[in-house]
Amino acid sequence: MTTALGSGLLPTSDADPFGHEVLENPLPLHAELRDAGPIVYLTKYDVYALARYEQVRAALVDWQGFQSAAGVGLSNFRTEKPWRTPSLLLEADPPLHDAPRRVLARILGPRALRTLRDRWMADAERLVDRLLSGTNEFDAVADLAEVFPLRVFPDAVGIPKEGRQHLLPYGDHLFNAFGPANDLVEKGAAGAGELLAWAQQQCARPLLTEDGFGAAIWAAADRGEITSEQAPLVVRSLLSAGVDTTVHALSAILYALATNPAQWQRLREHPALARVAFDEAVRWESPVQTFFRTATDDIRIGGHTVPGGRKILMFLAAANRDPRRWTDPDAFDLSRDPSGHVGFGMGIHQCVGQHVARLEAEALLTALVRRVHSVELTGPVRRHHNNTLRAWGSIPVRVRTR
Ligand code: OVV
Repeated sequence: MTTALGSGLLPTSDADPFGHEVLENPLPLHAELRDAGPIVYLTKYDVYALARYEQVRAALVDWQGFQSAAGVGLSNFRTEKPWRTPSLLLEADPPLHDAPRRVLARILGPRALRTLRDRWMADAERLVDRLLSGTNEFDAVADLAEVFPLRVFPDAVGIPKEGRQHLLPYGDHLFNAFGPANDLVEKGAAGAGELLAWAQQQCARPLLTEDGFGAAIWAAADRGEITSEQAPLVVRSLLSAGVDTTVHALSAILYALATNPAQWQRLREHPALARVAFDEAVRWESPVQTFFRTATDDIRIGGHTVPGGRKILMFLAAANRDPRRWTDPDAFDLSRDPSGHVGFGMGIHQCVGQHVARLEAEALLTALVRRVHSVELTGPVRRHHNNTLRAWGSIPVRVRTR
């Protein structure tokens, strides 16, 4: 599948990173692309790919050379009309990117989240208590990973209760839409307009509660830190990036712990490892598998030139398991230091919501290890395929509570 046409020539691959076979298990392709060279040409989509840690990280931090404003999906905004108004965070470069980023970084920063911490810890305890009072067998996706973020995050943003069932389908389509127009995009296309319209309606000031992230964004507009035209788009970024990602990260942690009992015991003995467990799960699973950049101008990578305007696919997931960077990369191991992983990206676009996600995971894991002695799978697990997200559809588990 991958051929290096002699040394010095650009390695190529005919693989489809967005095909169902790869989405079911992307690890073999990731290894193949890493081993093919520092940069590989993907014939199916006429794009370049980076799968090694060194090159992925270098592209992420070089925002001048690798622009985001032409879109971070396959579609090139230089020549194609975006399906939604581009994000001021994700799909913008400095200077446009900077003020929205500054505003969100403060609103979602560790200091600002301190007031949420006790509430979310208590919410997680209640959720776990209620779940375990009914049964010791449940689906870790539908009954836990999807429930907790949907319980706490929309409230924290401050959107109305009504319509929240649209959040996951909106995110699922959005993340599919970063990939090619394949069957996954096709299946969401009919509902996409309505989902997007719904998401955008939730960002209007009168609909938002007075104490949430949404209201704080509008308050920043009042102070002139962003414009009032920008405010609803910044709120939209929270609804776009903050739900599916955390659900799939929590699913990944629960699967990792269910299949690595020694790591569960370690976490039980040291609940302060919850935050390490979260980052190790983000490294191990990479809930966001890939994003594209666009070469601003001709750029040299690994001895090859990518012409300006061309798309470059960064395999965050492959970088996060690159043996050139990580010892025993496929092991989910709470004794390693996962910092430096690129699961949240790196540089000026690095996930601005990561402290929120980490707090959600910490709250849920802390509540779980307090009650649960062991977790095991009880039946076949099922993946959920998405062009960008690594996701579980179902993780049936049994827990022992004494
Ligand atoms: C990181 C991310 C993913 C999806 C959407 C957005 C950001 C956004 O800003 O809309």
